[in-house]
Amino acid sequence: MLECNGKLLDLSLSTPPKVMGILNITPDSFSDGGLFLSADKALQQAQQMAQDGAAIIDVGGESTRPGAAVVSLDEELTRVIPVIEKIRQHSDVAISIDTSKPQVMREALAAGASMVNDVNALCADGALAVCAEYDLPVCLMHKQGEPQTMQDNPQYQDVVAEVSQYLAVRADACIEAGISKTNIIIDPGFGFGKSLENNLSLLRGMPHFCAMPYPVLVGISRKSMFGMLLGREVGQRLVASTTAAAIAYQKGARFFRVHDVAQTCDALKLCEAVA
Ligand code: 7PJ
Repeated sequence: MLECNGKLLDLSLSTPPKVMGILNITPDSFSDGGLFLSADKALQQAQQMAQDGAAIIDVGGESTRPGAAVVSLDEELTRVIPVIEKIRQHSDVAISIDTSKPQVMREALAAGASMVNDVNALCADGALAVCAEYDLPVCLMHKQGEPQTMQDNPQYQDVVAEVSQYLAVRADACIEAGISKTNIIIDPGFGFGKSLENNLSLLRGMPHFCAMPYPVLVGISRKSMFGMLLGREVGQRLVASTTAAAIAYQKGARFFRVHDVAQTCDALKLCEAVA
C-alpha cells in the first residue's frame, strides 16, 4: 500500500477509485494556464478539489503540452515551492509534484509533497537517486519524443506492447535504484507522442496495463484526442473526459489525474456502485 502525507493511498482493484486533482502553476498550460499563478489562488483551488473528492493534488510548474516552452530550474522552483508550502500550511491533503527535474523533486518533497509524478519516468540524471532517498510513491509515465515535437509523427508497431515494455523497464530501474516496488505507479501517457488511434488503443488496452504488477494512473482529462475525435475545444471536453475515466475504470484503472474532480468522482461513484 502506498502512503502519502500520513494517509494511505490504496490503489488496489478492490478499493474505491482515487482522483488526483491537477493544479498547474503555469502561464501556458493548455486548459488552465495562468489561472492559479498566485499561491492564494492555488491554495483555494487545491482546497476546492480536496473538498470535491481529490485524494491528492498534483502541483506542476512546467507545462508539458505539445510545443510548450522549456522552463528553467529557478523559474520552476519559484512557481511550485511557495504553492506547496502554502497548501501544506493550510490543508492536510496529499501533494504530488509533477516535474522531471531532480532538484525540483528534492525541494518539493522537503516542502511537503509526498509523491513524485514524472512524465519523463525518472530518466533525468539523479532523479532515481532522489526518489530512492525519500522512497515515496512515484508515477512513471511513458512518452515518445520530447514535448516540443512529440506530436509531429508518433510511430509504433504495437503501441500497447511498446508502452508496457517501456514501463516495465523503468519500473525495474526504480527497483534497482532502491525504490520499493510497492511505491511504483505506471501511466501509459495519453497524448505524449500518441496519435488519436494510439490513444484509443491505449484506452482499449487498459486491461493489459492493469495486469502489470503496479497500479495504473490514467491522465486523459481534456486532452487533444477529444479535440480530434469530437472537434471540441478544450473547455468542451468534460463529458468525453469523464466518460473516458469511466471506461478506464471498467477496464481496471483505479487512479485518475483530472481537472474536473467533482464530475469525475460522480462518474466513478456510479461505476463503483454497479461494479
Ligand atoms: C500527464 C501528466 C499524464 C501523468 C500531464 C496534461 C498534460 N502526468 N502530466 N500523466 N499529463 N502522470 O495535463 O494534459 O497523462 S501534463
